[in-house]
Amino acid sequence: MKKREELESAIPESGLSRRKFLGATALAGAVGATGLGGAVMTRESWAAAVNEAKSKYHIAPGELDEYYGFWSGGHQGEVRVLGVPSMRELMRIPVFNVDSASGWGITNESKEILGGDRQYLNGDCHHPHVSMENGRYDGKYLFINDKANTRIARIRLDIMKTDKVTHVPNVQAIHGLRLQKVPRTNYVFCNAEFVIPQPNDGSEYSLDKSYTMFSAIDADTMEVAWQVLVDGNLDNADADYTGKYAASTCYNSEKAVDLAGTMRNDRDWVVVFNIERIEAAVRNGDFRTIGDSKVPVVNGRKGSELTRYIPVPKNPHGLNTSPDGKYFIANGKLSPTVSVIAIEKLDDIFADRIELRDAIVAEPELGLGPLHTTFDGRGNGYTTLFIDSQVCKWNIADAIRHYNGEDVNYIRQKLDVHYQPGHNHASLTESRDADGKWLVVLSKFSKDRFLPVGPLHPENDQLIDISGEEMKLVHDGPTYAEPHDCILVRRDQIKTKKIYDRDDPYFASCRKQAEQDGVTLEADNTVIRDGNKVRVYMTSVAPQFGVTEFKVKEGDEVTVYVTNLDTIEDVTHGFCMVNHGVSMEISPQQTASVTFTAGKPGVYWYYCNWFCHALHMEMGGRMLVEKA
Ligand code: RUQ
Ligand code: CUA
Ligand code: CA
Repeated sequence: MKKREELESAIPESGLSRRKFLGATALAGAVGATGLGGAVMTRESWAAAVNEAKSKYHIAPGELDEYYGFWSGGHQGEVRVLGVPSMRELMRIPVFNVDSASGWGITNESKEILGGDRQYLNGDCHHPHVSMENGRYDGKYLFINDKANTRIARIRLDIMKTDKVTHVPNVQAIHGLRLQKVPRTNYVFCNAEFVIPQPNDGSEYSLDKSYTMFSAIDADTMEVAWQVLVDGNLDNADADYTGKYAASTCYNSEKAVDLAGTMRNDRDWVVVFNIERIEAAVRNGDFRTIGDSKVPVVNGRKGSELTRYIPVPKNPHGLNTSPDGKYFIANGKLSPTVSVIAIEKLDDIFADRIELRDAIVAEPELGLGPLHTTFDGRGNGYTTLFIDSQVCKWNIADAIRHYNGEDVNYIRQKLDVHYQPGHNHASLTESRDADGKWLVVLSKFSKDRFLPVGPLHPENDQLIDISGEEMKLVHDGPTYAEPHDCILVRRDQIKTKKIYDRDDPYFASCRKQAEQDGVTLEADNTVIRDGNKVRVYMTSVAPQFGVTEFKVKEGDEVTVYVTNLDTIEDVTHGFCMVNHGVSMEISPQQTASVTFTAGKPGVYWYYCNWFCHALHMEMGGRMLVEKA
């Protein structure tokens, strides 16, 4: 990460100060702010252009957005759901964080899902991706990585709750994550960024003998299917539209720890994985296991038949597949270029019929600090330029012509963004349905764009209209740390439940325990004592709990099960036990449970903490704790 001053000085000074020019209005893009200077407009035409842009993204009260946007919450650990183009936050889905409102990390259901990693209270999620069927979003699941504690999580999109968390063994820091697109999402591919000794048990410390792996997780079971040991490190990944190949960038082929060391080589590489060959190696038993893990690890180091290492300019970052299925695009970061890899040439590369670099069909120069590329489905790429603080729109076919010696200009437009963009994402861009309507740019710095809120600034998610020839900036949205990436899905591609089904697996273990106790969750209000364990079963109907008083002994392990019998959409109850650190959500027809240790003798009130009724304040009860 560069120092702030370096970043600021990296912003080119134009005659017209950028701040003044853009400070005029957040809608400067509406009148053609290309970063090359605005067109001269009359007051009337300016106003008309502003209104036209506004009408496109303004979603009036009662109207619905066209797209769901899923934003990673970075080191805040959650996933956020936004409506696009309004850019309004609709929901937060806790994943690797603890959430006081929903009780994620507090309830038994969430702890069961978090499994052995429940002791971690933090996460660092970067890459949200939606499951696919034949290259189109099927709207079933969203997957996301946790770099901080080497996990991946799955979110059920019908209820928008995390339902599985897997700790990936043998590696550290899952960063790049992408899904198999074709024939369907059977695998979640994920890259561990840092090299570690194999096994990492204190018997070895040298970097030379450290390696990382590319992992495939079975998307249905969330078990790790196999891992591929590689040379260098792994950054970002993507998969193709045939199901045959996946590719990852490596910026640390040097396996260095110091900054200078990671930049020593002129070229690093894109490593391409041959999925069929890897599966065959696993089937044939051509693998080993490491330490306690049972996961088959195949050797994909240089020289292996399972991989190919295509050299690209040093320290590449993003890796993006074009929606026509033709190209993997590796973004240069330290190089002003992106490398366009023709996927149709990969068969030849694996058959050793052509040289590795022959798979590269263009290497257009776009500007300083290219990080990620996204697509409009009309043959154009949109690449973020971190150092230039711009998005560059360029034409892929023209870039290929230029690479072949033709005198064509492949750059269509450069648009200023504010400031230092990381990911960008166009609507439906990771699927065959890329529709080229909206582009979201996740700018890492907001500087002067919003009211100051102290030394820690929000980031700036910017919305750009890309439906026409020209990109137009139409919206600035401040966000808390730190959306790394987002994905836009058409609203008809996601079907959510309005209320829970009573047989939802999300609370199957509550039902199991109730059955063992001879309790009917939907009807009984009762207390079961089992040694020093106490199970309190209660229903809730706005605005009352089925149990308003129960007795336990100091030090008892108390589990409270609440079944919300309300059937009306939106009537969610809460359960909060005062002075016990206990709080949870119970949505209509849901059962939720929480376990805690009864405190010192005395009276403790519990209350409903989700506003459910005019008499919501009255919805409560008392736990009477007696001396043990
Ligand atoms: S990486 S800013 Cu975590 Cu997606 Cu590129
Ligand atoms: Cu029930 Cu508030
Ligand atoms: Ca390097």
